[in-house]
Amino acid sequence: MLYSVRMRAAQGGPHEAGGRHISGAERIAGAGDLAALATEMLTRALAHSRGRADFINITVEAINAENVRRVPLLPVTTVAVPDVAAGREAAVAQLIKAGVAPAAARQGLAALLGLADSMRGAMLVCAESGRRLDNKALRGVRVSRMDAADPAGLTAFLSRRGLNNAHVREALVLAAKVAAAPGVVAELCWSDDPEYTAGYVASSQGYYRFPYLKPYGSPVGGRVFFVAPGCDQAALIEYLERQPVLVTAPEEESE
Ligand code: WAQ
Ligand code: MG
Ligand code: MG
Ligand code: MG
Repeated sequence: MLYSVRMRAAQGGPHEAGGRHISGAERIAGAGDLAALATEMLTRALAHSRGRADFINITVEAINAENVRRVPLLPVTTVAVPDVAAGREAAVAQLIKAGVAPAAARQGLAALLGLADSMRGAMLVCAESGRRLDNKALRGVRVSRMDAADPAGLTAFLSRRGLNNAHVREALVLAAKVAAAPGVVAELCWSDDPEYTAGYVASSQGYYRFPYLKPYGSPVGGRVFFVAPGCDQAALIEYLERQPVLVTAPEEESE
């Protein structure tokens, strides 16, 4: 039996009562791993660099193993930019290469820069017009029910590239699910953890990391999913929130 395990933590009460988002996590695990996973999530929420949570919700739900989809990990490229300004320029260029209209790419970036504090999920933005499409305000769309198909294999894959940290690991899994979504053209993301300045642009072409997309110390991060005009938004949100996905890493020669 497989279970979806999700955590969300906030400060000043629950998110839905106006609490400030501190941390979230989503995993898929077998019964034998649930206790350790819940402990790990609690520890993360209580010791987060965004502040101490006073509301923590952990949800465990069985998922139907027959309904699980497998999607491939995206190829990873690190683009060595010297600073935040160069990182944002390069990210916009990458969004355009992935098929986002130039003005829409800039509007998506501006939408992230205009946030006063972090959202819990992602904005849906039209890849053609740059208009925000979802009406979910600060909640946004939270992608859930995804994990690595082979956690140890993903660790080995990341270690060989010097990238084995939780931010990269979770972002690669999320980006693989999102890039495989019906109607998603590309994603732009940077972390809301004040000490983590890196972000990425992902699409079916790959995952492009930029070491600087925001200044050190900023607690404002977020995600934009650029979607094709005419995309079925209800079907997209259903897939992002509910479709169980396991992300498979390519098999590699051992070194
Ligand atoms: N679904 C939708 N949006 C999410 C989710 C999710 N499951 N998790 C986080 N977000 C949004 C939300 O607005 C957060 O405020 C924001 O993204 C940042 O989340 O290659 O760590 O978990 O070095 O802080 C990217 C670079 C790290 C990794 C991203 O995001 C690398 C990161 P965080
Ligand atoms: Mg988080
Ligand atoms: Mg995260
Ligand atoms: Mg964070």
